[in-house]
Amino acid sequence: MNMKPEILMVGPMMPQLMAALERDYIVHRLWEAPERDALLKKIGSNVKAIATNGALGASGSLINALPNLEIIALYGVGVDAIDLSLAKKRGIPVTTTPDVLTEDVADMALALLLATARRIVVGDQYVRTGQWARGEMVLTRRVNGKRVGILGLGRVGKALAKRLEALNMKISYTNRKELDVPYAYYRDLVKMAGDVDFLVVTAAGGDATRKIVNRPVLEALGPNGILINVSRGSIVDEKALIHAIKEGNLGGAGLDVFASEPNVPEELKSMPNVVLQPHHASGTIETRSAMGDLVARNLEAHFAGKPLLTPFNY
Ligand code: 8YV
Repeated sequence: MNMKPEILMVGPMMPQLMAALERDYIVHRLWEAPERDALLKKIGSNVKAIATNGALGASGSLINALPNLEIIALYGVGVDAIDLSLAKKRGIPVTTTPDVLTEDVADMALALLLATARRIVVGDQYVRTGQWARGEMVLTRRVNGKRVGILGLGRVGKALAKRLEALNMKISYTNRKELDVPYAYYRDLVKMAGDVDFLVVTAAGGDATRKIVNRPVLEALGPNGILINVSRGSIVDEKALIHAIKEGNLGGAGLDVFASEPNVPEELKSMPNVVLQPHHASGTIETRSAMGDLVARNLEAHFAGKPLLTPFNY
């Protein structure tokens, strides 16, 4: 008898991907389980693969609950929520979905930058609620020609920089190492924040970047400065961010990611100089289809004993 391999899906994915996986595998939906531990106890030893997303990842306790786990397929690129050292120790390969989401995430960073500086959401409300009839809305801030600092010049950071070049912006960046690019390199994040109008976070999450956008960085960015984050909420000290905006020490923020998703502090929701998105930078039909396709093809390759398409090098 040819049994379908069993997969643990940690969070929801595109319906088309879930349907495709359900044709080829027995899929257990962890997020729908009323008793997570009970489900893991029942099916844990049958599970050969985890399919998960960037925010939920695969914790050490989850991996430990699956003694016969063979592969972790991530529907995303950020591996910070996966216990990589445990995966490595157990020889479990991890696959991600690189490249296919780069351009859309860069688009979202640009959209948030423009939306926050130009108060697009405030303007939209201004029209919808009829305030326009009573007078002109507040003036906003120019984006083109201004100075922008990119924190983490990886694939997304570089794709964003190309877009910002078209806006004649003066681009600088911080990165683990200096790169061969025509942008100004800063070793020190506080120094760069002090020299720019906009700071955009496109670095990877994880211990090395935890809360590196802290109070001194936000204060250096200053009362007219704007922070954009399309990477991971863990990189920004969210309390310091709220404090800085409240006190007028920071001009505003455009955020796609948060410290404890899907929970967003009420204070952020009430700020007119903040634009919020539900971790949706890669959330286009085109990109999510390509990401889903990579998840499915990596799993297929694994169970067919073929080389993985996009293994993460840990
Ligand atoms: C996705 C992400 O939104 O790539 C990542 O690491 O966080 C995002 O692209 C997520 O994985 C899908 O839920």
